[in-house]
Amino acid sequence: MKTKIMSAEEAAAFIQNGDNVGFSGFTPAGCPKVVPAALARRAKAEHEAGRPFAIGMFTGASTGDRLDGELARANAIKFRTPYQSNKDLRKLINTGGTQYFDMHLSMLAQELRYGFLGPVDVAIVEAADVTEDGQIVPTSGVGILPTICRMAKKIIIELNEKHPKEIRGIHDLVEPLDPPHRKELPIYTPSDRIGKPYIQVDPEKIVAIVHTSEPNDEGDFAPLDEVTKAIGDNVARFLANELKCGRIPKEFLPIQSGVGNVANAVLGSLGDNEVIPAFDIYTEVIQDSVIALMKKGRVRFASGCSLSVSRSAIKEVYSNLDFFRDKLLLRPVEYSNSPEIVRRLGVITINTALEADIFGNINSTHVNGTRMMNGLGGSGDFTRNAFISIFTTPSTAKEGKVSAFVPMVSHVDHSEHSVKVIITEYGIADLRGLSPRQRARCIIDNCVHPDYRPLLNEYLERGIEGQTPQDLDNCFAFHKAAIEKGDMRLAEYSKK
Ligand code: 0RQ
Repeated sequence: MKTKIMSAEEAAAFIQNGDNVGFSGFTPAGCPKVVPAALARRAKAEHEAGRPFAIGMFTGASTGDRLDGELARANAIKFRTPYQSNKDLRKLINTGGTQYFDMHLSMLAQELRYGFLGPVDVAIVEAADVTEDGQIVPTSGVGILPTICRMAKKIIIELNEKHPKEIRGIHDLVEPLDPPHRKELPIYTPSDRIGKPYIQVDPEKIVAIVHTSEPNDEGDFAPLDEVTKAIGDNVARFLANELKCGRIPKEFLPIQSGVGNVANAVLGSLGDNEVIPAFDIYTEVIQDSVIALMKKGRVRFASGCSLSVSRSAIKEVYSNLDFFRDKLLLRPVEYSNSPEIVRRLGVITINTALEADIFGNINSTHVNGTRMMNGLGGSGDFTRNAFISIFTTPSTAKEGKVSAFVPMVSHVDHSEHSVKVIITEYGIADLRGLSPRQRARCIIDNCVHPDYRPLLNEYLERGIEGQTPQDLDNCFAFHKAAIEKGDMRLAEYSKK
């Protein structure tokens, strides 16, 4: 392997214009950093010389700024899938500079194997260790790593010393057989291990090893504000009551929680709740709050696809590997987000809505139905298969000018059939067993900001007949008001 050590620039030269490139990692955790940045510099130089240079990109989920950000700013992304959350990439997507398709995260690896998305020419992989016989130990995020390593013609390794070799053993790496030979994915509790602690590749395919010691592009969490804290407390209150009523088994069920401040706050509140016993996590992204709850004995075990934690938290995990090793496990996304496993384990899922309609449909991705925000990520994998699916959102955005609740969502990611509970800082709308009219009443009374309740009541009372009283002339009145007047509170309905 020593003969393959080279600079990021030299490694980036293995990638050709038009190649499809697969990247390790999930969120900034586990993503390569220095080779993508070198690739972006190369793309800029090619463009300046009047030559085209752009790649197709497969990732686990969002990545760090040195990957998505640098390549987007270099205008070097021909197509990109799945989830992203980088502001420069978002701009490129919404101005047509790249073709983005938003996929359920659990499905990307298998669709690559099925041949639906073309070849994987090169895999760029962040590793904590690589051996002479081709064993790769990933770092703090896995994503689609086993599949891209097997499919890629060439593998470039970023060997990152920020991640100690001793993390070998924290991963559970495996790929399923494909139909018609697929068998069950035999995970019966979150801590079950079914794979290897490394990925075995043909060492001949490794064309470059680049040494680095760059930390993840991870920001720290914002301090909890009142709204975020209230949402977290409402989720904990709801689940504690379910437990008391016997609808959640007394030993509790594994929790999945999305990314961001609300998700972090929700877990914090669950950990503080006295009724809820110590619990397990079966999720995609393990955040800071999980590490804090493990130390307090409130989280027993966490299975995820990435350790997407702040720099201080990752330092803590790596300095106390003896404590954390038997409490943490990182899997490929097609296992962490597997519909089969989520349904078997009875995972309680908590994801975020950008907007919801009063009938319980959720838009997690498109602002005003057109502009892509991030993508649906794993929210669909979990929601559709949950024991109880919960969506959280602040009741308003943009200083109250945007209501999170509208008559009809401008884009549907999760339909009324999969969405069971919606929670805001105002309260809990438990939609189980309710008809669309009952759901609307429940959402308006419990979740909507008081400024918007009269407008949504007026909408509901417009005398439209049928199972779902949508008024097709006025269902987008809120969005029209946002676009034309900058404030949904100024929405007007046409006369009947
Ligand atoms: O923008 O900061 O510029 O004001 O959206 O909103 O409230 O800070 O919350 O960071 O959690 O993002 C749904 C986008 C929420 C995210 C979404 C504006 C708002 C703000 C961010 P500003 P917040 P978050 C995990 C599983 C995908 C689904 C999911 C997401 C910015 O959580 O991408 O959970 N989820 N997947 O002002 C216009 C609205 C708005 C709005 C909020 N209705 N219209 N702007 N904003 N609502 C992902 C993985 O699988 C990895």
